Amino acid sequence: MPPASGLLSTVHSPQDLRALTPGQLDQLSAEIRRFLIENVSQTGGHLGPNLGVVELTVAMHRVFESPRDPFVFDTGHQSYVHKILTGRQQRFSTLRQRGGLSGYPSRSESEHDWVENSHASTALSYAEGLAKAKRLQGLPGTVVAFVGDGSLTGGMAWEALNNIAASDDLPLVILVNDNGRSYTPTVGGLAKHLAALRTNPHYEQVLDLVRRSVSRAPIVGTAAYDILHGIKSGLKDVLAPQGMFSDLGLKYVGPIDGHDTAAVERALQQARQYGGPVLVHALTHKGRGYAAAEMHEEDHFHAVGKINATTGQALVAASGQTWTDVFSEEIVRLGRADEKVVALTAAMTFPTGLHRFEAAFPERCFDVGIAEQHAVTSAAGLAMGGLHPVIALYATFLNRAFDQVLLDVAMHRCGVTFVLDRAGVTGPDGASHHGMWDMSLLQLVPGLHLSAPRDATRLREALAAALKIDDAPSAIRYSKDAVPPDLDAVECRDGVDVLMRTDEPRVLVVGIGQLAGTAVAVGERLSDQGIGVTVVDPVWVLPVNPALVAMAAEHELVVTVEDNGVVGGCGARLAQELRFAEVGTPLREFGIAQEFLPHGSRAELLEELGLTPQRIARYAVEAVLSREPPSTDIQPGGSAVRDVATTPPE
Ligand SMILES: Cc1ncc(C[n+]2csc(CCOP(=O)(O)OP(=O)(O)O)c2C)c(N)n1
Repeated sequence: MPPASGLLSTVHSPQDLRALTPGQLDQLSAEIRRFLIENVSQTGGHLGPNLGVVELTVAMHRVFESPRDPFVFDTGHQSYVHKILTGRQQRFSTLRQRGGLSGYPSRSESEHDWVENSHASTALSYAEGLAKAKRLQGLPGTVVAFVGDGSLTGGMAWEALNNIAASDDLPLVILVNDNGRSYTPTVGGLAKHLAALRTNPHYEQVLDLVRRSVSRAPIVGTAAYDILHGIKSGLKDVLAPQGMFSDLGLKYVGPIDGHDTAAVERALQQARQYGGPVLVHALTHKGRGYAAAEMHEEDHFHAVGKINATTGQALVAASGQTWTDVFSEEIVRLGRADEKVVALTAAMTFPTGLHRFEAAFPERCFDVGIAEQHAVTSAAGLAMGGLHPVIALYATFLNRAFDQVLLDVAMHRCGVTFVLDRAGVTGPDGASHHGMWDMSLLQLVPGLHLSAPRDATRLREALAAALKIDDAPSAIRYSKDAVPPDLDAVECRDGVDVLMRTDEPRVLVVGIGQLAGTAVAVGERLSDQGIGVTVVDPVWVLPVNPALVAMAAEHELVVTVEDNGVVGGCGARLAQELRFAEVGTPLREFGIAQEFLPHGSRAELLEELGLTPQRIARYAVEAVLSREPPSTDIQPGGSAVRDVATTPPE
């Protein structure tokens, strides 16, 4: 992979930035962009966002002293430049691969990384806490929260702003990276304010005036701020957004050109010296300096797989139909058949496949911003109002809205359908992106119907069935992997699909969703060893089908296989139902170990977790032959297998 060259190769830590002249800083920014394009085109990653934050990150590292001044990146997908400037250039070609650099900040990688949760809208809360901790203990330094305009649409960000505005002595600078976009253009009232500013004909004059005035301002505490504030107040009608922030009680500096390093530095210096919380508003362009990204309408290369660095074309052809594609087409068909069907997305129209529904029924598709909690309770309202909402989310982001699912939707018996994409092991995006909690959380929700379809036909059937459930929530979850070929049942027993059956069955293998194929492979191995087996797919995992419990009673051992955390998952739930029914058949659940899974390819991680036919079959053979639970070595961990992650990030 291409190493750094020129000036960039001389930057090993933020200190090395300090002596650079303005001309050298421009050169450095150009080199960083080239480095990003050359490397990320080979690993995949969040290319567009990082191309947009080069100058902002360089300026932050020149004005502040990380890690004494903690930097908290919201979501963290835009921290590549920060990584490059904090001693991780050499390892950058390992980005997002097992054992390599994380695609997000990582506390184990560097003392410069404080927060590694990649769920959006948390930075201001972390930063407020860090700043309070400094203030209480009399520690030096300023906390810098770096947040995009998209992440500012999340409720947590507003809860934090509300608190920050009330603490006028917090050593906290909020740097807003306003590129006008989440994946697609940012939505909502805030976005409208920001957009009004961008398109204001006076904007250039205003920028210039601010720039000139700031550079004349004395660099001393409140005096500097007062001058900025004076400018701001004088221009109140043209600078609409500051009205919003200052009405909240927050000091506001901006807008500044986020690609002008000197202007950003000046604004950050002023903010730092003010001594209390200040919001610095910088305007940037996602994909800056890379024509292919700048021209990419859909998301400005928010996230790419491997691409040709020159043309920006994807190198790896999409392998087979995705679950997202199947959903995307089917929901349009269902929407056409029933005009009560409406859809919601939390800033992820394309990634969840809702773009087709949006194109077909623009007035029935709602992008609510990165606001999963709002999406769910708003859906409850839509259901109460007589519609059938479908909320398309990544499985991991449902975590945010658990209370809303439980009480706002389920307790009110609202017919809301949750479609959870990227469920299970997702791969290179790491710990907070694995969709390993949804089926455990949903077990707790009274009355909820849950399906993990095993193939495209079953997904279509599940969707049609879910849309008919108008008195309870329903959820359908599927994987990031390609959709496996249709796997037809040999028999359906009271709603449980039997996928394979031999004579004198001793082991019942229950395969959930994407892992139904693994379950069949386990069955074949057992059969090859002369052990009778039944392999089933419950089709609907909730409510637990009594037919499944009855079948368990007819076998010597039950093995469940799921792409979800083992604690509280489908296997654990079935074991509990067996106990309640006084069925004594032992049950062994196979799933994701309840740990924070690292990043790597999905295949690598499944192998490490022991979620392979070979490992599961070995367990079952030993178990039935010995009638004693054997010792197993199927826990995750162990040595990493190197492979290049090709999947685009989320
Ligand atoms: C809770 C949550 N929902 C959805 C996402 C998926 N997601 C990742 S980045 C992103 C857009 C972020 O936009 P912004 O903060 O403006 O950053 P930009 O990429 O524009 O720099 C979204 C929706 C997420 N990380 N967390």
